[in-house]
Amino acid sequence: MKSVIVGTAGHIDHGKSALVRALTGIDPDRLAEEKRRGITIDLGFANLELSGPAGEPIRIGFVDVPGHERFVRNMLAGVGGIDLVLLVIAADEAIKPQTREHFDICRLLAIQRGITVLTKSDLVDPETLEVVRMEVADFLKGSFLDPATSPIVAVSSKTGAGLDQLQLELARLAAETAAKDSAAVFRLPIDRVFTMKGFGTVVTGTLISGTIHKDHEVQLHPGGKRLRVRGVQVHGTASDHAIAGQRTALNLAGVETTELARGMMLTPPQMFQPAQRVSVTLDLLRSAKPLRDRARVHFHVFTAETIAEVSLLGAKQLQPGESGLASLKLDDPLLLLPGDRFIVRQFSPVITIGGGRVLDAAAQPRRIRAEERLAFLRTLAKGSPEEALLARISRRREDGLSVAEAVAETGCLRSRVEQLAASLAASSLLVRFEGLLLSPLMVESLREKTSAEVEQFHKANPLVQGIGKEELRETLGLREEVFRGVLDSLARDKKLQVSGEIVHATGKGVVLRDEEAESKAQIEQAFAKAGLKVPSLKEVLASLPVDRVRAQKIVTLLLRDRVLMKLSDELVFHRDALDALRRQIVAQKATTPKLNVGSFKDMFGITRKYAIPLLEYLDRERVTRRVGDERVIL
Ligand SMILES: Nc1nc2c(ncn2[C@@H]2O[C@H](COP(=O)(O)OP(=O)(O)O)[C@@H](O)[C@H]2O)c(=O)[nH]1
Ligand SMILES: [Mg+2]
Repeated sequence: MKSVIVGTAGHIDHGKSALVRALTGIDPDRLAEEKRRGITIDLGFANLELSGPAGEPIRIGFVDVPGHERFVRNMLAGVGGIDLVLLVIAADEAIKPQTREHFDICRLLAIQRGITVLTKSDLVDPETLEVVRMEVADFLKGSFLDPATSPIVAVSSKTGAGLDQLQLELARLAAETAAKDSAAVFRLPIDRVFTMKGFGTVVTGTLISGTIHKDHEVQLHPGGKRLRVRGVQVHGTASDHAIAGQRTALNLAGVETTELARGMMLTPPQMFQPAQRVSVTLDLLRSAKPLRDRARVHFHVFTAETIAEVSLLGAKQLQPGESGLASLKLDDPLLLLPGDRFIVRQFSPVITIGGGRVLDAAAQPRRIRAEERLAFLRTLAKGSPEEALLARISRRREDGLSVAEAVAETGCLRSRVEQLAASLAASSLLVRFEGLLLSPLMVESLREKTSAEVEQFHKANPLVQGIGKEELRETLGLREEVFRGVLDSLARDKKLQVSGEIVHATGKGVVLRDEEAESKAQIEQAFAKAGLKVPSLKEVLASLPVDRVRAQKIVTLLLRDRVLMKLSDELVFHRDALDALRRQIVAQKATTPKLNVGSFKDMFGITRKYAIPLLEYLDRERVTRRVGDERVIL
């Protein structure tokens, strides 16, 4: 069944709670103090099933908010997740301060649709009602509640007049309201925490996106604690999952109520990090005073609130009615994602002065110039999802953006990111190296840098075949996937050649002359045949048909290619001999798990001069470990 969340808004005593009660039969004022004082202090909840125009059932979850100016912060905790608003205005009082403030808040949060309800119609005569209706219509003109497109309904919760019409309008609007995205990553802002006898810890909230399943693991932010969902209730009924748009209660295992509070957020585990610096677009109300750079404000988003210091980007002051880009430094870390709407209130006296939209909450990967940052944020503010993703990729420069990082930065599901990436790659707007996304321009410049580095190496080392892969990667300072990707692409285009661990320019590798090639084979054979009882390097070099310099060059090549391995100044072994040694040592672990220099010497018929470097080599390779005078085979 479709679920739509409807919030009330309006001045205190204008009949919001009475209206919810008249519609649902449920009293949203649940606290004893609320009943005693006859006012709403905290959020109240109720629900109702209606039939849409095509007879389809629709679940309406009501969030009733307090109207008193002292409790606007509680109002803000409730209004963050609503789809539709009932702007409640008492016919006998018309527009009052919190009518304006709540209405501003709804506009700033970009609530799309709603109904204006003139309550207490029984208290005024028809002429007065008409005057109020006109006054209200005037007030709403040009807004999302413009009377040309949104209904104004007069009702009396006392006599029941107008309630049927209100229900019809509500059902029609709810049917037209786009359902929240249940296929997205789930986020549940917590609005209540309590203990239930026989169940333990329970939290409730309006599920703003995604789906939560019973028995799944969730992560709490801030803090990062991982919890298991023991049970799910939707609008008061047990269920095995909750979907976006539903009033959701979760019974959580492994956590005390004292560790939980309104304002915290539940998400899938290991996906997101809360942030203390966020980039936003900020809209200042016309009624506000100019906002200066570095001002401190109260910051409200979903059910959370904290204090923020505003750094205006590219301006010293924001004028009333203006919008601008800003960076906020939050006193407490919050889990925020691009697109989240927030409200800011003046530090003191506390009144609503503006709001806006989160553009980016990811940690800055590095320092960037102010203009570059502004351009980046403008793209996020105005660009398409494709352009925004490309901007995020470019921001990571040569590191690229991994798909997991893109999920963490945007809150989009992995499948959505993959889909965007695939279509951008198809039009050559991005390059993908394994799980990393890079801009084609960056890849081109990395290709050039890499080629230049290899050329440079050849110039400096004319006698060496090429540069070692790892050395090249470290010189360039690249992430492994990026390096592999760049190298592969250069090799594919025949710009470079990769032979084993060595990278060299095409045609630039050391070319051996015939007698050199012969010498190379001769050296290799000499060492291969010798096994561990290798000849001295000097002897081998002396026996070759080439001069000393060239012989030395050949040995260097063999060492680079790791055909020969140097274990000490005089001792060089063939790779195969060392591999055989390792295998033999590992194989005897079951029968003789320990050895010492003596037994090692006997085993291979070698002298101490050979045994010590070989044993040290085995230690380095973690085949053995030295314990006192002995070696333990690992
Ligand atoms: N006569 C009349 N009184 C109403 C109506 N709706 C609410 N009231 C009264 O107005 C007072 C405030 O109502 P309440 O729902 O608590 O207002 P809220 O602060 O906006 O939630 C209460 O005493 C209600 O009984 C109505 O339609 N007609
Ligand atoms: Mg109330």
